[in-house]
Amino acid sequence: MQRLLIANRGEIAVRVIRACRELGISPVAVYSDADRDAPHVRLADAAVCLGPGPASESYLRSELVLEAARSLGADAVHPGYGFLSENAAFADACAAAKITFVGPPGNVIRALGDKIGAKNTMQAAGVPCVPGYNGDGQADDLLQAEAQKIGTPLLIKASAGGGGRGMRRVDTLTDFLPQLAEARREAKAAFGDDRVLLEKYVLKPRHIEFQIFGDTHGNVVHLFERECSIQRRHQKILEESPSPALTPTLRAQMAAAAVLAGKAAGYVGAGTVEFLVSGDSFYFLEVNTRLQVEHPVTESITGTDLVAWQIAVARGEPLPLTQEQIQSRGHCIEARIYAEDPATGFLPSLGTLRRWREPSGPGIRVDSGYTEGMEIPPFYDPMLAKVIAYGPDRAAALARLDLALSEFVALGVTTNIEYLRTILADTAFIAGELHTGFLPERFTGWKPNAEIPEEVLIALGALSPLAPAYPLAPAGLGNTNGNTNGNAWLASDGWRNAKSS
Ligand code: MV4
Repeated sequence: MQRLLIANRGEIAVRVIRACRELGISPVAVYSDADRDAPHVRLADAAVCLGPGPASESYLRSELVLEAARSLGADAVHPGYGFLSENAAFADACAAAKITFVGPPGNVIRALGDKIGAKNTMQAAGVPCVPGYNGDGQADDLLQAEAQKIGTPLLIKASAGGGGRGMRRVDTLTDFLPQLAEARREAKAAFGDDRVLLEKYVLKPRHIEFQIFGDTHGNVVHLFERECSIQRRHQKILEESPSPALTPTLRAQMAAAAVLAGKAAGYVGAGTVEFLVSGDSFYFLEVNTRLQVEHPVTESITGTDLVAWQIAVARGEPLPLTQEQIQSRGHCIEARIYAEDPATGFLPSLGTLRRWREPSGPGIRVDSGYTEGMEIPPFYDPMLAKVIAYGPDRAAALARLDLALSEFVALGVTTNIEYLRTILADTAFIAGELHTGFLPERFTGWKPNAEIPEEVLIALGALSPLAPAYPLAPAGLGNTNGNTNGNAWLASDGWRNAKSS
């Protein structure tokens, strides 16, 4: 592998470019009209414009991506996550063009993307699954009879869905047939496949996933779990490892099930096995056949570089470490910074990043794809950056994350930074009492402490080139600077960085 094309944008494109540099591989990029000035374009050795801003006219055009690979002389493509990363036809097209796809083979992506087939494979291998119906028969009366056997509440899931798309909950059996009709209509429209499976609804589950890795020599290992229960509408915002919920026994059982799942699927490359956890029971959900947004959490606790691992596997090398050599050390938590407004139902907040200062310090890593002055394009996921905090234990990692978030300066758009800090201060969160209903249950109707209109900020000189780079020190022991609640913008004396003495 000499030259690798990154078929993505934002922080993951930058992340892959850095791995290429370390490995002596030439990174090349693609971009849309909206991303001309993006860091991933500048950091790459060469770049090709795919087309207009909308992803359907640029990053999702697989034939244009392959043409870019050819014209730039790339012998490999890394898809990142989202876009073409779980597109089996794209993986096949790369293979047909003799370009290495950094990801699992097309047939593995296809088999795991079919949730009915995947669940059958896992059950046959002995991986624990949620009780339900995942047969090929799809007649109304058959499904209704199965629904009766399962009982309520139950979930109708689209076989071609995943990640929370194409699910419908049924609480009373009289609703079953109308809900089935709706589920099928949605699945047909979204995926062109109206097959469904039925599952008992697991109440208040935790969402815990295991990182797995396979190579072309038949090895499959796991790199421990990530607790991802803090999400809203299937969008994760905090991820950590180890999970505060797992006992060593449960962790070992789930790790073994994750490796079993990988072996049953003939897995190659980076994958994530998702589980629901309820009490001492765990159930297989699905395998995501890509590197995930939250991979830095796993990198921190295991001391690995998962993009380098992906490239090693794509080159046909064996996995860099054996299972026995992979150890989990300390605690890591990641927060996703989104350009969205938690006070208005998380509407995306568009605009220009007028001031942007990323935090740093011991145990802090920031992965971002934006720089000061950039306009946030309306076409893509509104995630701006990830702040990843590592410490010897959970309390230390949480404290470091909060400190880093308090230093983060992002002006010009509304972000979820204050919202994240309130979650970190929540007693149930601190106690590790997490489940997938945590945010809707405890944080619906959340309002920021104080809103500072941009005119006020400008009057305070916060956007002037002469303004200090950092917000005020947070309120705390010995702090006499008059700040409240760590909110630098509440200070009436403008910007100051050092406490008064
Ligand atoms: C479930 C479930 C409860 N019972 N399946 C959502 C994402 C997709 N991968 C599967 N999901 C769920 N499947 C059964 N049988 C609850 C969810 C679910 C969920 C799962 C993970 C993280 C957040 C979630 C939020 C709501 C529902």
